[in-house]
Amino acid sequence: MALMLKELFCLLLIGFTVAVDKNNFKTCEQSSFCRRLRGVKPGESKYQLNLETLQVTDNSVEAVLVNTEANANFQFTLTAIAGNIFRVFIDEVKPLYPRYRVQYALNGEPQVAKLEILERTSDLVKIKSEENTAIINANPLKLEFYHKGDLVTIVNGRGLFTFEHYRTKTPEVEGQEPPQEDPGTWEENFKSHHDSKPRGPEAIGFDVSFPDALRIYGLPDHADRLSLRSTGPGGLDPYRLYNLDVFEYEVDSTMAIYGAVPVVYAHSPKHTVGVFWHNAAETWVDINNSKDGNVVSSIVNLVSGHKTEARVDAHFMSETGVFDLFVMMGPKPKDTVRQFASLTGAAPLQQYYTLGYHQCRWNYNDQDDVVNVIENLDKGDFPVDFIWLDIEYTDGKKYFTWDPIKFSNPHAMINNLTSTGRKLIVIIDPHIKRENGYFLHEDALANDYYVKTKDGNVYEGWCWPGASSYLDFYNPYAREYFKGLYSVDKFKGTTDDVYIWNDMNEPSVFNGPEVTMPKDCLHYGNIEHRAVHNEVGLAYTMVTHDALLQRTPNKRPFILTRSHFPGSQRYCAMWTGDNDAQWSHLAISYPMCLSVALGGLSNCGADIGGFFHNPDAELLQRWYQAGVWLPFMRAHAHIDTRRREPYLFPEDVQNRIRNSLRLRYAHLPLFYTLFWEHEITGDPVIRPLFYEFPNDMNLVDVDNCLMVGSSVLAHPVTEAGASSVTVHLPGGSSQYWYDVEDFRKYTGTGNYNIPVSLDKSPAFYRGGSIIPRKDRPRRSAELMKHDPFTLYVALDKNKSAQGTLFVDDYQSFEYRNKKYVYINFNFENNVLTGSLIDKTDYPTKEWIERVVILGPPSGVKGATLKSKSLGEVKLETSYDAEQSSLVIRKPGVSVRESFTIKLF
Ligand code: NBV
Repeated sequence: MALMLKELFCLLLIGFTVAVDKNNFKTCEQSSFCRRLRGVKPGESKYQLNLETLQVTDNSVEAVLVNTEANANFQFTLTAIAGNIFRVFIDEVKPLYPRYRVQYALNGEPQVAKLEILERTSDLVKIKSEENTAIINANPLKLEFYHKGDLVTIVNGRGLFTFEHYRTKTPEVEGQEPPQEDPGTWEENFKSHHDSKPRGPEAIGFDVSFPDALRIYGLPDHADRLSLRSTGPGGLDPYRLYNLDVFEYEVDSTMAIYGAVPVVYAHSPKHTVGVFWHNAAETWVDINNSKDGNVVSSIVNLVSGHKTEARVDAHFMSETGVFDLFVMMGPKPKDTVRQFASLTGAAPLQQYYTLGYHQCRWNYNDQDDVVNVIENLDKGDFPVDFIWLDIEYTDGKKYFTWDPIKFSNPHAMINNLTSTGRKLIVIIDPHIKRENGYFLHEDALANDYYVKTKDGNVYEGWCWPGASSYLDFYNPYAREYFKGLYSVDKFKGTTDDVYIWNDMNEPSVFNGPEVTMPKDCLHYGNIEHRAVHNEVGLAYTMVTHDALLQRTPNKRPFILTRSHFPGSQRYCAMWTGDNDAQWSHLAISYPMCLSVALGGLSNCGADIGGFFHNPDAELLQRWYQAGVWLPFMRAHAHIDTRRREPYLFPEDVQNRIRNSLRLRYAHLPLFYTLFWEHEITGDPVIRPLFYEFPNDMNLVDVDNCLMVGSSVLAHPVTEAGASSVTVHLPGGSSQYWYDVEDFRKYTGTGNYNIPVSLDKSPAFYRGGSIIPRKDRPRRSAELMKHDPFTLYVALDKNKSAQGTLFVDDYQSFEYRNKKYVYINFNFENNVLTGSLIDKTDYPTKEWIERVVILGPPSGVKGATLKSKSLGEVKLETSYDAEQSSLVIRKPGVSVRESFTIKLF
């Protein structure tokens, strides 16, 4: 019976459906709390601050907030956070059932900043911190945030703030006295007062407005454009944040999918600000772009001196939790994204090799298949660093086991891979097969590690293995136990160089409501699933991360996650899930990854080729070309699709795929350097154009191209049969751009119609940048690690350029002990200088093989290199036929030392 049911599920999931079944997922109208909160009338706020209770410290102001209608009291706190951030926190004063507070998103407690009171009346308090002021209006509650005198953010300006308070709303708990004494810390309070009784409505809503904002971005994950569209009753459903396994998700949709990052950035050329809603419960966000953010009228207004009418309003609605809002004051996109990173952390530098190409499929049939795939890629000269095993490698979907027939000797298979410098990644999903004799299930039952139903029984759902239960990663004992499972003596067949894919961690439950876990399930400490839903995938990957560190302390872990939440970037890479082999899905991969990158997760990719269905050769090639510029580059396919490894295609297609992979591998030093800088600064590795050119209003809707760091602009072809694409090159007439392939020079004066053959995928180096590359074609990043560099010096109008390079052992944590080389390259007045930025010592063997100057000065006859170890050396130079580039041959200088190369 179990088997039949399982088969049925598979058929339903795989065979029959061709597009998302919207009936499986709620609309706002079908979600009772969304409906209630959408119904709150503007302008009738019943929340007042009692300023008589005001308490001021060095960093915060506190007062009692009163719901005047229900006569309920809340504690209001506004804290100044270092780096131009404010935090507004509101919770019930004496909660009957303490609310859950998100535990894992923040990268530690935010550092507070000094705050001073500028003015205090019976109606308001005006405070100042760093460059900002805030006015707290008491009646009704309204918070206004000013950057250098300009009003940039308003909270509860429309009066939609709501904190549902079950004591006054639910008859069944009426009459119960709230606890008299505060029993201690929030955690103690939470645990001692939580039981499984049903509680009444406890939703929280608020409005936030951004005067003068032209656009608003954020709220990943949605298969939608980068700039958020207007939603509202009668129109689009709100953007929904509820981590879900949505089968065959569709593009241009505000429906929830796998991840939830409740952060928005409101942008205009003058200011970029953001808010981060620190809440893990189901959340819906209505957006209203006034005048639909009409850029043209705003430009006219600005030029004509009229006040721009742009403004964006957002309405956040969450099912439960506390009110915890970070207001990030910018003032530029870069500052705001850094502020978010200062709160939730940045991704630690990943292993160099993980930036290479990943070959995946559901599934490689057996160990011979794996070895053959690599052999064939090698034969075809396709660089690759990782091969992946999906769920079929296991013995009956029991994770931490191997299929005894198909994968009878994983060690031999892995040794075969590692002998050619390749590595393996295996999937470990969170559903545990309920089978007698399966050690994991038996241990979990015996030790009470599973998530419970509301009645306290072990929760049972249905997933790949059939009947399954779910380990509770809020249980510290379960976490500790799970961590141990990854050690090589427990997870037999693996080595300390095998990495992990955590899929289905929303969690996906085939027979659960909306394909997930029921909200009334209980986690450790009687936390209702409802309160933590969007955080559980993060909690899971945190344990995997700890486990890999415990297994192999000096190798940087690699984990791929599907579900994600703020903070996930500290542990994993993510991908955009089960996309489809359609042009629209290729096109949406850029805005999706850009949005996720602004949400803190730079290490994003999309399944190359599209997961479902079979791409034709043109789509597949275009997908590889686009994938070159996304940080995580993996080809993946559904089990029912035709095999599509690159070597299976006709020669011309193979050539194009190979060229794409080589282009990617040439740029690994650039990606790697950017990831190092990301760890230090929080700057995203891929960026939308508006981020790099915040003053240009024409860029606010551009999301069909991206920038890698600040130096490469990639605009792939995302339409069938295209013979040209319109590429927007920004920056004005003094900004130069160089085609990455033929070095043709353009100015940043707007749209260009670039002809594209199937071989061409437009990408440009920005004048003023120096891009470090490794140009010797090889079969893996591992094999390239000692290769020399070629520096591409793309000159700006003043014939100067600048860039950086980071080099270390590419794998361990020794870079944290200063075992690295971080170099600044600078070209001006015909001299290229390399100088170490940090005083470090790392004995790298890497050196500079070539310098290619784009837009070079004319009349150059040669060059002289000077360095401590080489002394003074004459170098040969040569122009290409069109004089669009100048090559300096064999500088031969190590990247460990400072040098100069002077043209003459
Ligand atoms: O494990 C099978 C697949 C996997 O290949 C895919 O990448 C995941 O997103 N998994 C989902 C389960 C079901 C897919 C229909």
